[in-house]
Amino acid sequence: MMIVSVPAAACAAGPAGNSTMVDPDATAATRALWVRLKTITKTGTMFGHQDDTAYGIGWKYESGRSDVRSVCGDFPAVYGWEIGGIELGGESSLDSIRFDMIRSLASEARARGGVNTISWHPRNPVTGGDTWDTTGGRVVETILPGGSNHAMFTVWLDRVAALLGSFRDQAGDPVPVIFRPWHEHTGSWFWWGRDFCSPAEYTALWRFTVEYLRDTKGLHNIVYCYSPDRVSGQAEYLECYPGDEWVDLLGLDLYHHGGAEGTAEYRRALDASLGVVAGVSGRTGKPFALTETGLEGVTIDDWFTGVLAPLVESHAPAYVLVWRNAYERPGHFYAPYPGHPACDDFAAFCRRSGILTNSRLPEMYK
Ligand code: BMA
Repeated sequence: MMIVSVPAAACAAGPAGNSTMVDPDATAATRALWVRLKTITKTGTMFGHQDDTAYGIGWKYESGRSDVRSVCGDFPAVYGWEIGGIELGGESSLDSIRFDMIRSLASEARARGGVNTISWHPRNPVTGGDTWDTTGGRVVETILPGGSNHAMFTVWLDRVAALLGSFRDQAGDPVPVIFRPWHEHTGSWFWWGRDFCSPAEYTALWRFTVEYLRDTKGLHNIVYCYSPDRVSGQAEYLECYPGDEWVDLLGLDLYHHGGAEGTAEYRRALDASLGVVAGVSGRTGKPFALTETGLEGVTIDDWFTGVLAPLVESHAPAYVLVWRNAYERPGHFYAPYPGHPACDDFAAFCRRSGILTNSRLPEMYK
């Protein structure tokens, strides 16, 4: 490799430090979003919710509806969308949401000035089982170049690319999206998890995914986010890190388990893990976010202001996203809905000066 020395002045820290994007040809709007993810923390942390405008408790596909908005009066700033199932070429996700609906809701979120992030829980390419089927041996190895399922895997990525490249803003340009593949690999509940995939295989998978979307498919609207689950320290966070040139946004997924009795452990683990991610962010100049969190059922009435807010405010991630309010799975929700005992507390959380909902966002794309 040729080493080119760059004068120090050329590297002078801009708003995003010395870091550069994974995609040197990222669209101007995508680049602006990435820079904003870094600078937004001077204003506050964006609040996000998975599948927010697609469905909620007791409803599905009602234009303009959102459980977050019903409770706090505003949409979330960040909208998560799950595209598991796209790899099969069908019309709906594993959570039974139509991909054409995701396309229009993501475009609506962009029109509102919000931010879209995409998760992907693909099926097991060896067994055909779901994303939690960890049988089938060294599954990741089979989809890497030279592997027996590699050709099929490229077809999967063709379908991912077709969807990610299809969201349009009002001018007809592609909507920038934060793509967060191969998440929570520090756990072993997905087929790419730590017990089933070596660091070398994981980084090869990551780099192939990026190269395929960026170079083969020519997508230039992607902010690439790496999001392990809880970690014990920097070494674990970085064990499978594909490298600074392969990651735009440093993520972390970490949930509160065990109700009130689990509060101390959640505080400890989140404080420690966010500290690790913030440290990597400081060294690399990359923004960081709490890409998934929540307490299922919000069983602690002041969880948002009493537990989450202090942790978020002390670490200042670019955003915090709570998981979905499942319309089809009773009790599986992470944001209060009208009538829930945690509503007032959630509304107070959204009013905090350090928390940004959609209408409080600055321009994110210029
Ligand atoms: C999980 C649960 C599942 C869902 C999956 C992908 O955490 O919410 O019900 O299928 O995420 O969205």
